[in-house]
Amino acid sequence: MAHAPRIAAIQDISGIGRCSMTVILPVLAAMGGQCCPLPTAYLSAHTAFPPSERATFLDMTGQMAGTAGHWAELGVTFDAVYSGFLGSVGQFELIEDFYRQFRTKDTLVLVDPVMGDHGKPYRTYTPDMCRRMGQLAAQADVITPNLTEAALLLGEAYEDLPRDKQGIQHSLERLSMDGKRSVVLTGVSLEPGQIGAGFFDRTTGQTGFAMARQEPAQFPGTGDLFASVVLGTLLRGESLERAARRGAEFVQHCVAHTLAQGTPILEGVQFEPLLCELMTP
Ligand code: PXL
Repeated sequence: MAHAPRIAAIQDISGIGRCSMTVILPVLAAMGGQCCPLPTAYLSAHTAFPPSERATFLDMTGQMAGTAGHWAELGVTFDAVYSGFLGSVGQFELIEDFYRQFRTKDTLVLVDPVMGDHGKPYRTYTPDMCRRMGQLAAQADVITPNLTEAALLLGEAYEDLPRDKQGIQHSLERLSMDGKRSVVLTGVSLEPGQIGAGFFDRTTGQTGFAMARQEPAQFPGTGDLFASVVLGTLLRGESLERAARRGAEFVQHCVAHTLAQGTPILEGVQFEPLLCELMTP
């Protein structure tokens, strides 16, 4: 019996704004994966829509253990466990329980340590949640922080994080926890007009960079788009370097396409017409 790679997607569902689950499901489906959603929260819209306190927020912690229990009874197995935006502090322990129930030596655990952007934590992320995210990320095979999240994981001030090539390589090595986990660090820019990711591949011990043209705008949800392309590429058996390149390239295409359409930034990138790019390896 052959099945498509199956991914447990532990993410929020935001009704408006193209982020987390509403990005991850279509991207991974286009790349040949089957996503099983384990929602952490339902929000009317992502937290970047002002005023953010108008967004409804339904914490779904109460559903998570029962869902995992039913999945275990059904005998379901997962090729990957992919977590991102979490709803509240109790969910960290539930995810660690999920690893104990479902993780095998072949399971790829990707933790996107979603905590903040532009130097600031998201409104719903408390310092305790950020500390617990560090502990969860310590169990991952791959992490995909942005610079804000890297600073939080390293316990450094965002402003003090190095932005030059050597400094970023050093941060990547530190984030790898002595080569224990692979790292793809997003939002890296080494020269004007270029943006992308720095990566550390634990299988080769190498660091490198995957850059694309920098477009003149930043959209919410592109971190989720990037991480899901990375995961989809890894599940096809390709290298971390290739995964980072595909992620950077796809995000750049989606941003350029959306800018050409002129739709509001807060609605996120129009990735839907470009999904066909992901269907072939
Ligand atoms: O893209 C990260 C993300 C996920 N989920 C929610 C968010 C954000 C970023 O703002 O608000 C609800």
